[in-house]
Amino acid sequence: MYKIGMVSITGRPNAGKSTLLNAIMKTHLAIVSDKVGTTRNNIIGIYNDDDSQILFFDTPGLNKSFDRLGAKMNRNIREGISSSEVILFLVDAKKGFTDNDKKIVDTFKDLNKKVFLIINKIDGLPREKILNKITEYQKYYDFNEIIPLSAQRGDNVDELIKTIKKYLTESEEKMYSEEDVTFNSLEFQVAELVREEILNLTYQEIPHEITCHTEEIVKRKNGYDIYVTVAVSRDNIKGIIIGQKGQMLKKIGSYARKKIEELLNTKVYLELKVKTFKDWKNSDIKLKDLGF
Ligand SMILES: Nc1nc2c(ncn2[C@@H]2O[C@H](COP(=O)(O)OP(=O)(O)OP(=O)(O)O)[C@@H](O)[C@H]2O)c(=O)[nH]1
Ligand SMILES: [Mg+2]
Repeated sequence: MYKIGMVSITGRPNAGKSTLLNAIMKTHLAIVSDKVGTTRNNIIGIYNDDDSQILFFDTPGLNKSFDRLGAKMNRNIREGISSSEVILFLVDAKKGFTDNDKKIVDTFKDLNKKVFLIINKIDGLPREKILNKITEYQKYYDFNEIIPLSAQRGDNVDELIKTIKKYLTESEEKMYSEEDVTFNSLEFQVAELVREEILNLTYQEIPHEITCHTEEIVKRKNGYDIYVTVAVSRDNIKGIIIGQKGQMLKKIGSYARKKIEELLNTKVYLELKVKTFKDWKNSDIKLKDLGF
């Protein structure tokens, strides 16, 4: 018999949700950055071990923004949460419990789901501080479980999986092939790896002004040719992404190519084109799809 089920990872932006998904999956599936609002779509990880199969949804950080991108992101979060049996509510151990957190916790009250409080980023934090944090949150909600961990170091992640299994139903069969790691398309994953490099190499305000889209993946005898468009909101952002004599774009391209080669386990030729949303061909359809 196998324990099977769906689990969503939610919480405020930057809490470390994607880092946790990667720690659980032991692979670089979701992009991570120190910028707020890194994840825009639900990232699905299909976790397998000898006695379980668990679908994890990494969701965009819950935000208050009501622009189109924010609304689309919040919709993705609701979808991720509604289909799962267990909700992991991730908080940053180094941050205080805010009104925003209260609002998120309030939404759990009517859901009738198992909710775990995951206190992340406990690395380097004294035990006493972690215990205080737990008391602070417990006052507000009767969590089914409270688990402190460090997603970055992978500390206590095994314990988390063990605990989740207690809440899942039994099945004689697994639902999905053990070879599948995610349902996110290869095109999406490639575009995300390019976006990750942009997030890591540029300033705070740039990330929200761009989106990446894989135009084509061509299989060759010994590798792949991949064409990705980096669409930007304004001309001056385009200048920043391209950089002096194209240096920035070259750097983004070469870092992203290495990661894509790791993902595909083969040689990759990567071509990046930077365009403003206006110039991007068929931009109407694509921007709508992306929630802009
Ligand atoms: N010290 C420490 N840093 C962490 C830990 N987990 C994540 N981080 C860092 O926190 C930052 C945000 O991590 P992400 O995984 O992108 O956070 P997220 O919750 O997915 O963020 P959004 O997608 O924007 O909602 C990154 O700089 C991570 O390296 C942890 O356990 N300890
Ligand atoms: Mg994320």
